[in-house]
Amino acid sequence: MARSFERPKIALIGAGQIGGNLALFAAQKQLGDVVLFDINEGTAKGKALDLLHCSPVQDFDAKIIGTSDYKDVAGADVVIVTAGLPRKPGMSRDDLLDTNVKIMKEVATNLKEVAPEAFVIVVSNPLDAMVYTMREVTGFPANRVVGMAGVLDSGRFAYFIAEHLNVSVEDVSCFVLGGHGDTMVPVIQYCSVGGVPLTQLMKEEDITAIANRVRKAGGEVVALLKTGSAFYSPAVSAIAMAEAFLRDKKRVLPAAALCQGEYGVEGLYVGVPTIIGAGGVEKVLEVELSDKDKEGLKISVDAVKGLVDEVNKRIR
Ligand code: A3D
Repeated sequence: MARSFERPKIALIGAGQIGGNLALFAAQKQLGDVVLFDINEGTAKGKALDLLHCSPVQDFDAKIIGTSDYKDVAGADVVIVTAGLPRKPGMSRDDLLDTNVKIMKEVATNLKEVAPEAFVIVVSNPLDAMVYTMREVTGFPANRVVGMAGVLDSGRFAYFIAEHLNVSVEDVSCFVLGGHGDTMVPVIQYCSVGGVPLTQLMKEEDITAIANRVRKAGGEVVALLKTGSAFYSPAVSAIAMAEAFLRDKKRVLPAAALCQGEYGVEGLYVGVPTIIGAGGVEKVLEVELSDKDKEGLKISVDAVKGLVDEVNKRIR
């Protein structure tokens, strides 16, 4: 008798620039069947159909549907949320709060009903405040609600280091802590290239210049695109987190996780190193920091706290 086997169900809320690419990468990696949800039904259905037409060329077996009906999201194993406005030149991520908190509240209210067991990855900005909103409104356990920013910010950091040293990106290991804003903290102390501390390979002023560029890298892309923000790199980053969960990889990934005392932070989502596996965010790793990074993290956490105070006024 044939063994019954169901593919995992991956729901993508928001079928815009990031959402469409999430669907493509999820299908290419054969992570499961994909539901592309958007309030704009035509966008969701059109992208789903276009992606299905890729399947014979790319050899992936996945069902992909487009919808604006939450019934189709029912029972999703993973939900990745990109619904909301992106930045335009001159805007900070925080300028999106007013509009996006309303969208996040609506999305969370629906997810609570239809996908109560899902692992939810939030991508919409301002990231730390939006993932906080998702968790407050759904009441899901903290290990099942996480924000994607650290994988992307650390990827940008690793890329700039590899480019500067003219080495493979594969050999660079680094991470970024704190909120997903201009106050994020690229942690130099734990950066290494092929196991060698970065400080032995690069001058201090070059490291500082790269750290500053990392903080502003999202804005650099926005200024070039003019019509929106980065989308390929946020999509691959969220897919890495979804894959870690679905395949129980227990990857060590920086992510916006609910801190419950770690790094002296209580009840806020901020970027920290985590272990992601079948249990969702299985652990927040607390590592020793230099006094300078502790100070930087405090400034970043205070910025997140300011945004969360604004969220609380709007969701209660
Ligand atoms: P975009 O291409 O505009 O897609 C957003 C989609 O959300 C659109 O198709 C909308 O129709 C849809 N939408 C709006 N309201 C709703 C709703 N209530 N329910 C369902 N769908 C809705 O934007 P994008 O994909 O470029 O970016 C999406 C979000 O990700 C924005 O908030 C960006 O700021 C954010 N973003 C985050 C990062 C991080 O690293 C955290 C990076 C880049 C972008």
